[in-house]
Amino acid sequence: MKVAVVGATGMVGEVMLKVLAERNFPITELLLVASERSVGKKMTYQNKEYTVIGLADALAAKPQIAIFSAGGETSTEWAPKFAAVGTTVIDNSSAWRMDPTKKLVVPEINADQLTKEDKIIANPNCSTIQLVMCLAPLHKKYKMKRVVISTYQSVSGTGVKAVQQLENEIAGIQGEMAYPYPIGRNALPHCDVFLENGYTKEEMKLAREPQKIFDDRSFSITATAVRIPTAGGHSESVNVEFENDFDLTDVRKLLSESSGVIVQDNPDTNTYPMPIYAHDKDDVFVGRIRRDETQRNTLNMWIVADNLRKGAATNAVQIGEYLVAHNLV
Ligand code: A2P
Ligand code: 11C
Repeated sequence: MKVAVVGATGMVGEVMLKVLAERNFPITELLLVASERSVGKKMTYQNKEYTVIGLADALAAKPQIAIFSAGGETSTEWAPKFAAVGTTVIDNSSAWRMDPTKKLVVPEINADQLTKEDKIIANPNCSTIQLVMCLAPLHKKYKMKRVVISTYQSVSGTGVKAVQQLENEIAGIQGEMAYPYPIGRNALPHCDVFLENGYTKEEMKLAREPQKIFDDRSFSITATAVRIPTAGGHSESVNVEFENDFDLTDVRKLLSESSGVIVQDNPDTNTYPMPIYAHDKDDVFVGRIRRDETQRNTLNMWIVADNLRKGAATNAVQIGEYLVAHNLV
């Protein structure tokens, strides 16, 4: 496969290259693409040196697959141009996710909807991916009615500037601020921009994307997204009300048997998922599984994943793997 990684010099791009190499993605030619600022820069992939190129040169090379992680504006402008020359774009930005003509894919859940005609495929938001990975097997059996979620999101979700802000604060250095307030020793109930309805864009992604992924609008999700001073890994406190009553042992079994989900749940041994231990892992971790004693058919759980891995790079690469395995590119 001739593969382009657009945004190769960025935080997700770096993990993307790591994941492609680890999973031995069948690459015959690799194009590393970034902004004009980085053109000519040297990068290494599997011990081979590559020179970063611009979008126009990458487009002229007509790759079979282009994985975009260079922000919404770049995707909005360039993904259709790549699609027009026959490239299948896997887009990690929010640009195409809610476009009814584009599929929003988590391979374990809905990759079977993909066809050769899908030339722009959207990768969901990081906090959505880890949520739906755990909701999917439970929804199938017990049918969700309503989900209430609060997130505890790491600074890596915002990008390099935010990671730098946290590091500067820890080192006591005055520097550029990615957030309107200090993030060290703080919690900001503010991820992405505020919308007219008083929610943030991140909260609305959590409310809307799962309905599209499950192709089901019969359940509702309400979210509060919070930024906390963790370097990597998003955590989520999730309360799910089902139509039908469930059995806790069965819930644990369904989650344990789900591909890509690992149950870490034993109060006797203080076993529960934590972001530092999810770092660099492709799996989604779930624990603190318990019945909500205040309401019928309702479950509480705690979900953690590396937001740059399953939340971004790994999911995108898995979509690519599915396309290759099913001859869709
Ligand atoms: P560059 O490094 O040249 O700025 P991050 O999310 O970590 O900020 O990374 C964003 C990625 O998207 C980087 O690789 C960045 O390249 C790339 N990028 C940003 N703007 C553009 C653009 N207009 N065209 C191509 N790549 C872009
Ligand atoms: C965050 N979820 O942690 C964001 C990062 O829509 O792809 C990814 C933004 C997106 O703030």
